[in-house]
Amino acid sequence: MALEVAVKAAVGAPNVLGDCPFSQRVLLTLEEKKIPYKLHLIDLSNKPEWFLGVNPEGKVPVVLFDGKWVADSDVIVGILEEKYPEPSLITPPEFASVGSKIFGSFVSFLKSKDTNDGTEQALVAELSALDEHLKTHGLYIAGEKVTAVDLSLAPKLYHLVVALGHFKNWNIPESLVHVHNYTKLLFSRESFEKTKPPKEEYVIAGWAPKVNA
Ligand SMILES: N[C@@H](CCC(=O)N[C@@H](CS)C(=O)NCC(=O)O)C(=O)O
Repeated sequence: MALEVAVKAAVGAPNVLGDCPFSQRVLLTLEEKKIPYKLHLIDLSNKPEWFLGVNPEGKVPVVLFDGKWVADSDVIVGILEEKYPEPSLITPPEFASVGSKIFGSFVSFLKSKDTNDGTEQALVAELSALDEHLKTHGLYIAGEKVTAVDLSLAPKLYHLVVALGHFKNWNIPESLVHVHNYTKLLFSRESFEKTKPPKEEYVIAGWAPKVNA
């Protein structure tokens, strides 16, 4: 039986898959494990009653496990690994936090209006650390095979590339060759193609209110 999964709908297009990186992480895990699922697209600007009823916090993603809707991508991915152990996507603990500060650094830089506040340098430092890691451990963070940490990072890197390209005309420095190869590898996986927002403009529309705040 297909698992029921509620994820973000696109901003301005409630019938289209949206741009939530936490939702995409869950969908990537389902795709990589070949678990059948049924999607519910949630318009976050007009949340349906049933969704708020099962999940009063109102956040996506949520997944129905054994009759109970479960929130939070960390928790959901953990349950999926337990219930569907093959193929294993377990990241060895020593690699689990690689790249974990990139998303926060990206958001700070994206929202920054002061070019000298160090947010760009902080992001470059985090990306450089990832580059160093990949240089010695690649292709993926834990080696030859994709694992959970890559599936968490992939949508965040996609947001980084699209949003910083659009709002700041900024690209990941060319010198970070391993990061470039890594993003190409991730973004071209079949699972990623299938679960990413169908147009970049949905990612841009998702960030616009935060950038212009
Ligand atoms: N820690 C949560 C974060 C989920 C989250 O922040 N989701 C956002 C969308 S990407 C959300 O639902 N926000 C509620 C809203 O915008 O009303 C997870 O990993 O699942």
